[in-house]
Amino acid sequence: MKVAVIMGSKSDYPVLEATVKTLREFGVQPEVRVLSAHRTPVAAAAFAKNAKENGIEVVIAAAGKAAHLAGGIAGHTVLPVIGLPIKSSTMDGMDSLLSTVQMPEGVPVATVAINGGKNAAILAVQMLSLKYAGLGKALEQYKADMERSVLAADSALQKELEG
Ligand code: RP5
Repeated sequence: MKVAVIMGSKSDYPVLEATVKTLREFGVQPEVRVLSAHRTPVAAAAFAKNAKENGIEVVIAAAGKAAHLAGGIAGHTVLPVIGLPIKSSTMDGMDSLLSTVQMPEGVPVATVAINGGKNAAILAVQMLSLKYAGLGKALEQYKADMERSVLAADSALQKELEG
């Protein structure tokens, strides 16, 4: 199981830390790279063209500002590409969101929230779970734990408000 985690700049990495951590928690090995659609277009295209052959199953591509990385990669591969818009400009990430999500027909990028590093990983794991049954079980457990923790927070709040 191999997921590529690509970012347009090393300055995006603080958001990607959650992505890498979450993938590892699910036992998925991330291949982490800095590759820019604008500053290293040839290397980014080569990576995308060879990704499937190199055993990558899903690509997570994060970029900010005029965020063309995910779309550019999607143009070079049939692998599913998850776009992660980074908040790195004066426009609060709206620029990144729109330039990642507004893909032309025929070349989709599954775009998560601005700075949604964790959700990018979970979505990748959900895609992989179609092939790897163990991941499906781990996702069920993850959801059950999340539900339990929210219900516990609800009970605690009720007690606090009563007391
Ligand atoms: C984008 O420009 C990168 O993805 C990053 O979010 C932003 C700023 O990059 P740096 O100038 O910090 O390298 O391409």
